[in-house]
Amino acid sequence: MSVVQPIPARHKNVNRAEVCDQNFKEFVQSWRGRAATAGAASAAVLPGSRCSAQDFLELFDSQLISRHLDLMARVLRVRNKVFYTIGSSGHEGNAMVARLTRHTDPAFLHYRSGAFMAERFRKLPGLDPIMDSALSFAASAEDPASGGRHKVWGSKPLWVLPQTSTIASHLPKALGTAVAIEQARRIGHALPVPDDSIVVCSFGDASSNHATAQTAFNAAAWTAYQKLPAPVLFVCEDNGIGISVKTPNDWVRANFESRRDLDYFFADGLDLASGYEQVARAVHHVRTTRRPTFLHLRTTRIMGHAGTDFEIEWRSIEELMAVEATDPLLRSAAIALEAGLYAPESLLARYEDFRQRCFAAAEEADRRPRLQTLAAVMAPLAPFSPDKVAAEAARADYAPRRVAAFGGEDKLPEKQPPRHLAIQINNALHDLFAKYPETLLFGEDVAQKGGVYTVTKGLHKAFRNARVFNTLLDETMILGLAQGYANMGMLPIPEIQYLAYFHNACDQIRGEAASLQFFSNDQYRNPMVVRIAGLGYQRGFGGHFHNDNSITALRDIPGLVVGCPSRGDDAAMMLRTLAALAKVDGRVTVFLEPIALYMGKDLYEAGDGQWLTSYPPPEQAMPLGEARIYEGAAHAAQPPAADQPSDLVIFTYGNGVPMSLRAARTIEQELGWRVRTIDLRWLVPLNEAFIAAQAATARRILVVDEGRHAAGVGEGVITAIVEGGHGAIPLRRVVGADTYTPLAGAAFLVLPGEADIVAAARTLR
Ligand SMILES: Cc1ncc(C[n+]2csc(CCOP(=O)(O)OP(=O)(O)O)c2C)c(N)n1
Ligand SMILES: [Mg+2]
Repeated sequence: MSVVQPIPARHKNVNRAEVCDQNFKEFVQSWRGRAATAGAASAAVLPGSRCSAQDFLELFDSQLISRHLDLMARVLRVRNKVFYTIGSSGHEGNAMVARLTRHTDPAFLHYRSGAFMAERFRKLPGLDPIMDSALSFAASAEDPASGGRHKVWGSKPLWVLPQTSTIASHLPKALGTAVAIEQARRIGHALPVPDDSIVVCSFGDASSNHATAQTAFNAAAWTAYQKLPAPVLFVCEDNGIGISVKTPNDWVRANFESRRDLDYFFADGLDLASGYEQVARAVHHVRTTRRPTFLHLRTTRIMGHAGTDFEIEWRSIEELMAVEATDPLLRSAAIALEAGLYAPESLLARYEDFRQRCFAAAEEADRRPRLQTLAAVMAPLAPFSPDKVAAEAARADYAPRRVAAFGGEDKLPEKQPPRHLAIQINNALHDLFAKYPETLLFGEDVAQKGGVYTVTKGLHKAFRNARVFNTLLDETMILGLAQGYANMGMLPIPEIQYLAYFHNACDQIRGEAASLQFFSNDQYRNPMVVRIAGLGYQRGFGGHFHNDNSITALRDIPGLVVGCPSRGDDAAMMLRTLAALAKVDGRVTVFLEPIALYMGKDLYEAGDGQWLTSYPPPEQAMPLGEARIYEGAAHAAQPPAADQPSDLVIFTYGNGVPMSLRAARTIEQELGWRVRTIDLRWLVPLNEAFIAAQAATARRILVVDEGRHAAGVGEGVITAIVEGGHGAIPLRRVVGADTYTPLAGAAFLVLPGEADIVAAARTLR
């Protein structure tokens, strides 16, 4: 007959942090095993393991630091001194992964990485894990990781790139970084970390199911399957639960143990005695074989998902107590006491000492300044050094390399007759490859085929596989790779084949790449130029997904730069500036290519060749935010007549530019107006001051926006006009409809056309 033990009142305590704290103290106090004698600890504390007494003691210290940071956060959160309570309790075994890797192995970490960090902090002298963490918990402006922008696990000297809280979103870039480490050698690029580095990437069991995680596992295996190296250690910290949803029993093992080309290892993260050797084996495997490796690390979760998670409200007390009994700190205490490394009193003293240090650090952090101004908050978001960018964009000191790239002095593109957009983009890409030996271009079909529209033709032949290559068909991974290459100091130019297919991978730019400078206080940068072919009006290839005109998803990404050229010379000069923005200020930039203009040669009449342009020599670039102004319907640009009012000013971009110029000619003829057409060229950020200044000299305004009615670029233009004080000027918008684009001729019903522009002008008479 089983006897049901009554649950002691203390264990019913709602505050599980207090319970866990008390459990540890009671466990140690009531220890009745062998007492410590000085020097009793043998070198090998853990028989059969390489974990020496020193290894163990330091790991245990890291575990205790992590635990006391958690306990401190629970207490001081309610006093508004710290602002984050997602903890690491139960996951402290991840300290082993830190100990067995190097501080130069780039790490992308799960949010339960307190012990990993405490351990990695040992690898460099002069760093203080407790104070640095406390500053981050306190959102202090002196937080060395993020400057007070978020509680992140991050460190510049320790190669821990801070992560946002979107689960699994860091896996693609972790794999990308691993691939980049190996690829650097092939292009002769000097890495910022040792050549035999590996990448550490940790996440939870529930997160392992996420599409973004699966995409990285698949791409890792796809890489290894082709015998290409990808030294990434995926560490799945399996605590059996995600907030309140239990992971099916043994699911992680079942799902990953025999995946082809993703090598599986298990380690017990609850027990340093057995876990150390197991982790060591996995780390050794990835370091020596350079194969993607999945380390299934057993953990548990105590004290709930976060301080706001009152588990006792949705789980039985018996279950909670059973989980708390697996606390890895109890196991570490047992090992320490058994091995004679501590006497109970000395262990308790050490435990209390860490508590005191964590609280003292947090109190001190609370006295340090926090972010006080909007300018301070935003400072690292979008650094911009216009003079340096302009100088870099126009730097042309690589003449021999460009002569080689183009196949001879007489083949230089500026010496050729005027050409169309696709050719000039192609030329500009060749130029960038010559200018920056660390440039890589990749995406779907970009290599031998030269892209769906031949825009990248010849690059693969000229620069070979190591720099121009096809990826697997996965936009999330294309952008993850880009971040990886950028992390390793290269200049990635990923291609997204169609704008519609950016949207399914948008988070890699929105949540990840564009946020890195912000959340690392500009200590980490992942510069890139993302080429996206898009917009409507294609006659050759119809339907919505080849004619997606939604720029909305790009417009509100903080810090992003988006340029959209309408003609070949602008494209070349814009690309130089985008690359310079990436190189100088670390910016994430997008080059939005209007597909329907790729091959366009004529402006007014068939055969007039007025949309062909000469290739600008390499010392010409286009400042960020500078528009092109067309006075009158004529093709040639003229300097702006700033103080001379125009009867009509048309603000537009992309396909809207040649359309508006044609419409302007009709309007001039029909209404006798003087028309100024403005190609904005830079869509994000919009140059609001310039727009307002142009509006100031307009009698009437049209905004021709081929994007959608809702949230399109035109909304930003009108806002700039109105906020600039020019809302009284008669204004119309000619804009796409809020619909998907249909196939064939019906597409032109939803997109604004030349006749619509003329008709809108007539209404302003
Ligand atoms: C993409 C995304 N969806 C949902 C969330 C909200 N969320 C935060 S943590 C979490 C559970 C994660 O569980 P697991 O991966 O097992 O990690 P654990 O917290 O257990 O360590 C969820 C759903 C999120 N952060 N990101
Ligand atoms: Mg979990």
